[in-house]
Amino acid sequence: MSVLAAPDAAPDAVPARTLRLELTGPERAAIRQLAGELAGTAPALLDDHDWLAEARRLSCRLPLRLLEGLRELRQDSGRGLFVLAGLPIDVGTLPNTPTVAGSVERLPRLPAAVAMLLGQQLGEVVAYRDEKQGALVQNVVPVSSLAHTQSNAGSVQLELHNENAFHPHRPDLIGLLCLRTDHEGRAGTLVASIRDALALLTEDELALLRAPRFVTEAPPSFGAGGATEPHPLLGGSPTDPDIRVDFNATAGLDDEAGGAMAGLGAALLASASSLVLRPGEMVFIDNRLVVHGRTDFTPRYDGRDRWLHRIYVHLDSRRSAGSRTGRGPVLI
Ligand SMILES: O=C(O)CCC(=O)C(=O)O
Ligand SMILES: [Fe+2]
Repeated sequence: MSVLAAPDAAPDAVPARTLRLELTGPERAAIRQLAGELAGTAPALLDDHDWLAEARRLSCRLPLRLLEGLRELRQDSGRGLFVLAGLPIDVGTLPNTPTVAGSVERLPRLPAAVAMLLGQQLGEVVAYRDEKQGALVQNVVPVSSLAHTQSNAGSVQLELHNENAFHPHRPDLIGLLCLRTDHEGRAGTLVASIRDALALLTEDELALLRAPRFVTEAPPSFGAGGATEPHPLLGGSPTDPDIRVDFNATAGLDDEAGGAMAGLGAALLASASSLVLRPGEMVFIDNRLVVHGRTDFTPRYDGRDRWLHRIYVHLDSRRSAGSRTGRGPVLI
């Protein structure tokens, strides 16, 4: 089902109560130094267990204001967004934007090492075996053959969704670090919090949304298909619920449920904002409270297109122990 409509929010309108941190020059230098130390750690492979342990250890030396912000994000009273600006990515040394499907980072170049330092301090960076080869740092780039798809390689508007909404162990948080904007500087990451949308829903809609009357399909990025058991779209606290929906992959089991889902989509779009990330900016999104999507844009496939690194974070990795291979960070 579709809830697409151009949100009214102006690009770059950072939603109210969003945690935001602009790093200073000395803070940026300190992060670059840590990332350099990490990049030099053998075997210098992002998915290696010893390297990940070093990322976790070095992340404890991130600048204090950054540690405070990450700690604040883990506390659950906010809006579920943390926007950071001024991270070191050395724009001048970046290679071309990848143009192929499924592209991932395996080597700890500066931006990937920075994303891993932040993610490993926030919680445990995880990936899914069936998505992007289980790589911990994934590239979000436009791919010509996928331009019209509802995937992060597309360039049509991407509908609001919880990340991997179908998965029992979906990420608690997702991080998106911008290396390059799109040519026109208008592609925005759409974000909408259930905390804002809740007041726009009627009691009847809320009752339907709390009932297990919806199913969600696995997205195309996961090789295998299959739908979930019936689940509610709102769970947990009645006054401060978690949300679980993908407007491209979730369906109501009957007309009544479908109508409530349409109401939820309208309420979320009415409270959505568009974050146009600039190089060196990163947003962390709480995947329990905030759905995200992306505006449309026009790629050129010329090596200078929009490029984000994406990571997934779990705050309690014990919960997914039964779905992980060995004690590693990759879930089945
Ligand atoms: O491109 C974006 O800003 C977000 C895309 C997305 O939904 C994702 O990578 O999970
Ligand atoms: Fe997403």
